Amino acid sequence: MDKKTRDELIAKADKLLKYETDKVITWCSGCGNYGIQNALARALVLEGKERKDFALFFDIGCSGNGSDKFEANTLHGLHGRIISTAAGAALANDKMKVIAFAGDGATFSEGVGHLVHGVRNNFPMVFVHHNNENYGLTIGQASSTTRLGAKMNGTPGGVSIEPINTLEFVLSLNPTFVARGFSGDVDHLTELFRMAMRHKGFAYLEILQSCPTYNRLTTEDWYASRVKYVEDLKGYDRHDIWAAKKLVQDMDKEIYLGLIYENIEKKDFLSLQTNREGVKTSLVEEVKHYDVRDLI
Ligand SMILES: Cc1ncc(C[n+]2csc(CCOP(=O)(O)OP(=O)(O)O)c2C)c(N)n1
Repeated sequence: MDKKTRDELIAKADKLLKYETDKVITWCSGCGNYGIQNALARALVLEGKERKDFALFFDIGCSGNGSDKFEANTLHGLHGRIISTAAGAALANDKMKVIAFAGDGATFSEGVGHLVHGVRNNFPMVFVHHNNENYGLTIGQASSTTRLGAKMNGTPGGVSIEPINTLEFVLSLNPTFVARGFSGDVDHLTELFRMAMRHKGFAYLEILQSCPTYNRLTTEDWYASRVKYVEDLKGYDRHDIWAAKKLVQDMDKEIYLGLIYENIEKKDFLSLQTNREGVKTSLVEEVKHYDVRDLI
């Protein structure tokens, strides 16, 4: 992309972001959430999405506080429950791209059951896992993705329980789209957002995110010196689930980013509803309109 086109893109994307409002910004300086929202805004612009074309669903947490910084249809839900809320919206209105966001606490503790069934049902939505490896908003407790030995508020002597290998977990559920990005590489993350938006089923996009205030182990530099790109792996077949499972084993030395696994054969939940087979219209077009003004 030449500089002029890139500047135009950034200017358009910036219009979606509303940092200059009276809403207090609760993100710390250097928080990975800024990079993530910039990438999201750019991806939406590049995919030609207008405000009516998408809805954003935010869980509780620092990540969730992105809901009041985006010029769009947004909903801020309950902790750990955003996948079910967003899935309902995605099934009710297939004309809208539904994107949901949650932290590692919400995704792999409070809401892990919703994640399992979101993947298993292959709901037509994008799910973004902000993995800052701690409970950020409640000031830095260890989560189920915090690494062994990390000294956190609440476990100052160091975490003694092994973290969940998140991608291995998701790959065990027979998913249709698994990708991983890094908040410090906005250009690459923008492309991952675009791919996830084009996917028809449940797109799981994990983002390695620095948390400069509470996670002093996995800093921006820690990630930057370890991340590698699947695009650079000669002969890597992203349709091979065993290759994907092998690739995600290493969580410490060579951490791969990119579209790690994709299955385009498996149908999404909505397409599988047999009662709708042969129906030419969509659910949105079949909604009956009632004039309720006289009742109010
Ligand atoms: C059911 C429930 N349990 C706990 C809380 C308290 N709580 C609010 S924010 C938060 C931490 C969120 O951490 P995470 O999901 O990792 O997101 P982050 O803040 O790191 O983005 C917790 C535990 C809550 N609001 N609801």
